[in-house]
Amino acid sequence: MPPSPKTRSFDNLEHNDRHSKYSPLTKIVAGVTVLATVLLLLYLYTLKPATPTLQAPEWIYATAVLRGDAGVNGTVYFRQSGLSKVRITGKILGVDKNSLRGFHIHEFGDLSDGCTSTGSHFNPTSQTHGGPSDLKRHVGDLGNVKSDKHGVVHLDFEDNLITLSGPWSIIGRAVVIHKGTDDLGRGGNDESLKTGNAGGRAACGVIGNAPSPTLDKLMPLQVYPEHWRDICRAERELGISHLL
Ligand SMILES: [Cu+2]
Ligand SMILES: [Zn+2]
Repeated sequence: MPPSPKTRSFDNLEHNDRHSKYSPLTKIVAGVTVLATVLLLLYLYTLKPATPTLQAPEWIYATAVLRGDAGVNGTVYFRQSGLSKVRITGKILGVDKNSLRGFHIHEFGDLSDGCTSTGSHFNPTSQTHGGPSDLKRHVGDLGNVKSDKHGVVHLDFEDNLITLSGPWSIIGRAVVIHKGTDDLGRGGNDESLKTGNAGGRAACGVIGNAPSPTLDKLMPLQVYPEHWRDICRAERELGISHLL
């Protein structure tokens, strides 16, 4: 009797299975493995770090308008890109002619009692007073600035310690120009290691956030580094040079 079609197909199936190289379990395991691999590769692809893009560091600007009761006044500009040195530019008028005058960041931007209420030199590291190139210095110790024969101070220098961001930011504090010369901690007395014996406060101003300045403010005088050399020479003559 010829086999029914049903039986025949069943036989075929059995026949195929019997001759298949892999068991159904192996096939399932292989399928799952392939699927898992594909999913893993997709996952790893999403984890691939984005191509790093170079971003220019942001500029921060600050300005202080200096006023005092000694006829001294001026404007000081600060700017900093990322963690670079802060560049200080500006102009102060009415200063004693041809003189070195102490120039500092004081801790408080408080002018409620004139320049007196700006407190001491900004000193977050609890150091003694020094010159701007000294390892031991107040963060606010910017040394001396020099006036010309007209009593004008042209500022253009950099400082490697003050900053316009972070917990030590000088923004909100004050700039003070003194009536005397800062001895940069080399005066040989206690006061020298606190204030540099820079005398009274001729003018001061609160350092505030500022917008990106116009070009004339950015490149005011181009006196750097001649101005800096002038200061160094004058300080050497006074025996208070802080540079080697
Ligand atoms: Cu001071
Ligand atoms: Zn100081």
